[in-house]
Amino acid sequence: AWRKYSPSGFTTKDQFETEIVRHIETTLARSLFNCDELAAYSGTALAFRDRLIMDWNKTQQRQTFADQKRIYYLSLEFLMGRALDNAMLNVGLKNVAKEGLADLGFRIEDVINQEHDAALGNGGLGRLAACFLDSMASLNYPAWGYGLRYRYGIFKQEIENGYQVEIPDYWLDFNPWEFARHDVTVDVQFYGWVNKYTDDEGKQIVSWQDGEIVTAVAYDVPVPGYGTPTVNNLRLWSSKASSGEFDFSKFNSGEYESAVADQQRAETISAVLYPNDNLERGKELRLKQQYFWCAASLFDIVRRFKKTNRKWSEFPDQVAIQLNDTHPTLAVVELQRILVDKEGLEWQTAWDIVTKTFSYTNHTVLPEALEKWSVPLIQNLLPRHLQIIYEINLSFLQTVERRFPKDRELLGRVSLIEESQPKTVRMAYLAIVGSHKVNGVAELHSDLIKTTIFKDFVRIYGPDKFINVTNGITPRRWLHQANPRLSELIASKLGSYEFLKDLTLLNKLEPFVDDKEFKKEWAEIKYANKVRLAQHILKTTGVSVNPKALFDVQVKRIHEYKRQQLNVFGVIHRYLAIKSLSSEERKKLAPRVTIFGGKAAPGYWMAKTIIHLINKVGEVINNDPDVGDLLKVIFLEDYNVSKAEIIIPASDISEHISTAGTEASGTSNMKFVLNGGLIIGTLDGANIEITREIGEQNVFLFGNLSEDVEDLRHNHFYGDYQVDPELQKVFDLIKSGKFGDEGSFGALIGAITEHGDYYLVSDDFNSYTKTQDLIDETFKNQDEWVTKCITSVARMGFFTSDRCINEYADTIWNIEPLDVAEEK
Ligand code: DL6
Repeated sequence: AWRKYSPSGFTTKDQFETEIVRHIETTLARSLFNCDELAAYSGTALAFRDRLIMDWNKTQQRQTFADQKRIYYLSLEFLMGRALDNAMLNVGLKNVAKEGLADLGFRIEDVINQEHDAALGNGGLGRLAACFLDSMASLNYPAWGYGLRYRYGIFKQEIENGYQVEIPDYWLDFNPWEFARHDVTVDVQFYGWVNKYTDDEGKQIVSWQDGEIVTAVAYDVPVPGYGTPTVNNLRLWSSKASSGEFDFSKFNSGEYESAVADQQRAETISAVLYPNDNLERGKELRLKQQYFWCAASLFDIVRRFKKTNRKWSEFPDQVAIQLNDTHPTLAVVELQRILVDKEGLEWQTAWDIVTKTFSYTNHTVLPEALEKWSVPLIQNLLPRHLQIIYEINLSFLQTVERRFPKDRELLGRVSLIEESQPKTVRMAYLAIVGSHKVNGVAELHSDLIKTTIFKDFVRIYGPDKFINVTNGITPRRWLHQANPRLSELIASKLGSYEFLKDLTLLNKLEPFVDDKEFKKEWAEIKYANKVRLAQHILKTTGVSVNPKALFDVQVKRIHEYKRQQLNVFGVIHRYLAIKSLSSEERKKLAPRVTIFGGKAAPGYWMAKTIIHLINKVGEVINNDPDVGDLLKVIFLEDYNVSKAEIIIPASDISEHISTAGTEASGTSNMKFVLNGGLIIGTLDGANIEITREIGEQNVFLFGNLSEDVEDLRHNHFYGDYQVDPELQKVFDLIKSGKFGDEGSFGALIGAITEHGDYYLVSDDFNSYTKTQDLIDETFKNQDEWVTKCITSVARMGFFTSDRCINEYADTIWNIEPLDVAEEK
């Protein structure tokens, strides 16, 4: 009924126009006569936001009344991208907005492009969290996300003379998608000391005293589900000084700088996202961020639970908390502290509640990414938490000792404290001990964690605690939004858009693989997407590429384990091959555009060198008239979610070529295949399951297997190691100075020729280039190529994040969706 009275419950074009005009003229105080695209975006966003707010309030009320168990997803990263397009599609009113905006003289695409990406994440881990929010809302789960409201998200990347330059990303100048909740605040304590004493009644009291207080202020972001009234909440915390103001007495006595210093120090906590992907640096500010966010979120969750007046023993029946990687592990310790120190529960009673509440997802086996915090650092910042960690460790090790009395070494290996200099807390171990389930993110990865980094824990807890939930992606953003024409074509064949809610319905596409008209339309859509990308490339790099060429894409964070260096060495190899061919032979070649995109962590020098090499190689090849359209090399600046939405639908082949056993899952592999692109990949992460689902004949696999990696590495040092001769020719060309100052690339080559080739670039080079040749041959037969693409899309149903969230809900969280039937 509220829709009848609410001006924002618009459903028609005219109502939408009334809303947008109202917002432009009143909320934004702009005249319609000088309304530019930014004002049109702002008005549209506000109109849609109003719609979401009503459903959001209803959802929160519904969840409170239903009083069911909720899932709280704790993630230090949420890589949301843009919100407007997503909101329009999820509420099913994009066409209404399109027509309304056209009446006002705007193209909807231009309006959408005004929005700044919400880039509060580094890569796969943060984007996975965003896909999960979309699925949890679309499936009507009572779910909350908790994160940090960074003032600066991941940096903006510019390329200058081939080098990456980082520019701060201030994204909050106009953000209609958040609501400051100045009434929802939590005081978070740091530093200080612990006072233990016995009170008059003989009770042991532990009190964490003094120190510094920083206030967390809640900012709420609505998360709309697709085709449902559910709008869930993402709560992001912002830090400010506890008084909220600077010290006037200091100011008056002339101490201007120190008067504002406290305020600035407090605000620094949520100022900036750490830009490292798969790498931990152990900085105090990062630890402060983690605790600040965990403490505020836990306080909020406990406050909500306490309103229900239930017994503490029922906490795990009402609350599930998922730790997205180890970043939120302090939440385990914080809940134990609240229950024991504040609520007066017995240690073991509290610990049972804690372990039933938490579960932990591991996202990497790379040793450099596994968090370890220095004991002295924790001691100083969180003295009470360190005591609790030691107590948890003591009781855990006692249990282990009882079960494995003769195995002294085991105790040292699994201790939460590493006896290093200084001592460190092994956060992954703490997360395991504090959780009832631990999951990896693809089958191979989940097997690997059980047999390598967490092997001892499988012995201790038994295998049932360790499970696999293969990652997924939301088809709403990654098909319907990014590739609307393909989505429409699929819907026309399947009879509805139901596949966006049940992706397995895609399998009904398979019979159309012989339908000539359908294949033609399919190919036309891919071509149109490539034309769009070619325009973007021309506009941003000045290089003109032929949309008929094979578009070969590798977009992801730049990392040695992801092996962009293998790709660029392959490009040089191709260049050498082209140069050696006669003009007749060249006519038989399939022209290719190799496209790279991705950010390097600012302190990761080797990754920056790879970016530099790609750009230098591009400069030479793109300007070599002898090569012409046969090969172009593009580095797209500032890869982010909204660029991914243009790039992914335009790819013919994409590269997922990590050293086997290093990429936990990968999710862009799923996005590319779902958009009708094929992949070249190693038997790593989710590539393996993608291959199983879509068929080996539809994937270009190459390279060594994960079980052989260790022996190969060993052999590099102790065997007869020779660099692949074709790769050596590539190195010779680089060293000749062809791509500029050869000295710049010495370390990149040296890592392979002299320092053990840890990522097996040389071992996999031959197999890689041969597979690239096979791709060229296959692409020449367009009919066969399109058949592979359609068949693959038809078999991608498994990789929706809806399946993934249902698995988490059933096997880990034990939560049910909310019934919204009468609301529809
Ligand atoms: O699970 C999401 C994503 C995987 O798809 C990638 O394979 C994996 O590299 C990434 N892991 C991280 C770990 N970083 N930390 N901490 O980003 O997770």
